[in-house]
Amino acid sequence: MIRVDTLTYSASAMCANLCRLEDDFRALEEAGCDELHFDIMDGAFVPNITLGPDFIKAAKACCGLPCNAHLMIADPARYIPRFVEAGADSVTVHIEGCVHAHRALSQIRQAGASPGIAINPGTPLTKLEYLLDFVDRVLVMAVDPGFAGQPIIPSAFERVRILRDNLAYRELNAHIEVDGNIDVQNAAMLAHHGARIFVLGTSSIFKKDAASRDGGLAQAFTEFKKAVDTKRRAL
Ligand code: S6P
Ligand code: MG
Repeated sequence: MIRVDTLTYSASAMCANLCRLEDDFRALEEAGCDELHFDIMDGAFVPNITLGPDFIKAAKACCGLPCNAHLMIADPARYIPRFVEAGADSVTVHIEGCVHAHRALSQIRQAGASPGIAINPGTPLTKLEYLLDFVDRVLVMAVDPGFAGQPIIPSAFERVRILRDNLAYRELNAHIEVDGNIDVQNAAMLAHHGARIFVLGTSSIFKKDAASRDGGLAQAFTEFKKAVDTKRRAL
């Protein structure tokens, strides 16, 4: 059998049922999900407004999953302390939103959280060059950020591959994460190109009605994970 190395799955809280977050977080934890992904939007950096630090605080109080804050806000450095105090284990800032990205990443590390840098589909990867030594993860956006349920922008595949080769050449250990339209096929292909962390939203475990079927979210997660492994072995 072909061996496929382990992937990490981060479930998007924004796509969960906001009326029963506690149940959903616990079900995801029991099913073996690796992390919760909190989309933080300010209506300025992106056209939408979503969650804030109190959601992370609540998640930390009701489950043991690590929480990642994906800050889609202008000048995110202003809010790093708030998110780390709320319990975020990792904080990801956008290169496009940072006035001084290196300083923001150092701030995250010094505050005791794991730093990540995110990049939009339209931003050249070369902008990340000077930051790759300082991050634990690089979040490649496969869609323009702001909304769930968008189709993948196909350049994501090549961007992941280029980034993987660059990290390998520089002998860096940062993981590549991808966010946006992570369905079975895209997850398997992106893993093939070098991605290791995937944000799960409406294309996978939060597909319409998936969570309310028998077994609910836990079953949706287990089935998705299995289907991605099967697809990867077939590539
Ligand atoms: C989008 C945001 C994402 C979404 C999630 C949606 O701006 O950063 O994290 O919540 O990825 O997933 P899907 O499968 O609906 O594209
Ligand atoms: Mg996100």
